[in-house]
Amino acid sequence: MYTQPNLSKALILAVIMTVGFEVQAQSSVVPPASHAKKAAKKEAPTYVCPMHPDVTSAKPGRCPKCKMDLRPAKTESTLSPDNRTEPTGPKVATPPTARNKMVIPDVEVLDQHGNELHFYRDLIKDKTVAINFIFTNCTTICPPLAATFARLQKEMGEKVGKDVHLISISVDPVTDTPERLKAWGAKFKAGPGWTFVTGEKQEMDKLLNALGAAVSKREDHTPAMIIGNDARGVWTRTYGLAKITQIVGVIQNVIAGRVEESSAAEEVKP
Ligand SMILES: [Cu+2]
Repeated sequence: MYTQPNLSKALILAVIMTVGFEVQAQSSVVPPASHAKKAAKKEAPTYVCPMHPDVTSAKPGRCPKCKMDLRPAKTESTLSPDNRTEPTGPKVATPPTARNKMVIPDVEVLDQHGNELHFYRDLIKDKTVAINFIFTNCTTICPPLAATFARLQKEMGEKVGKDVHLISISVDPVTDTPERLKAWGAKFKAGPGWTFVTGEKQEMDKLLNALGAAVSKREDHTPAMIIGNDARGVWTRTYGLAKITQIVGVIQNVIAGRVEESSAAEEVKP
């Protein structure tokens, strides 16, 4: 019978389209409940890599590309006891070409020196930034993420803090005090132009939600790097552990106000 392969093809297509739809939805804030309900009705649970939306599986497991644990593609909201942490998983997969204006909340945060800052006003407005997500107790991807920023800092030299600002946001703000972040950053020789951000959990949740990086468990955080140019309204995501030359390329494009489809797409699909 011809229906069998066609059916599975159609299913895969449906999954891809739904993931794509989710991504679109990010910029236009869809009520989470109805959103999740609609998706759950449409297909059986599928596991998807938070970093590589093209990697899907019917069973839990690990992404062969980045070793992240696959997450249920559609059921995060039902798994999460707290609705505020809902937008996780596939949300990370905002297309690199997205030019949607990111709406970044101006929440009150602390930097690693204990300075009180407003996230948008003081760290994002009119700047080009590269953002990653870390927590100091992490023993898996955070050290290499920080090492990547350290290499960026070295590679881009005095441009860091001028043309581009590095921002590491804690996904474990309760543990990560400014002092802890400072000490952790020192291990990676974090210099000027590299800001570590923590704050009140509630404020940080707002921030992580807005950046599509909220997770119910800190261990689930993503190795994504968000690169954006607020003045030009250009935002993109790339793999936070990609080759330095690639990341520098993306940053230079974003500084120039462009996101090249081809180069940026390679980051997400190695
Ligand atoms: Cu980590």
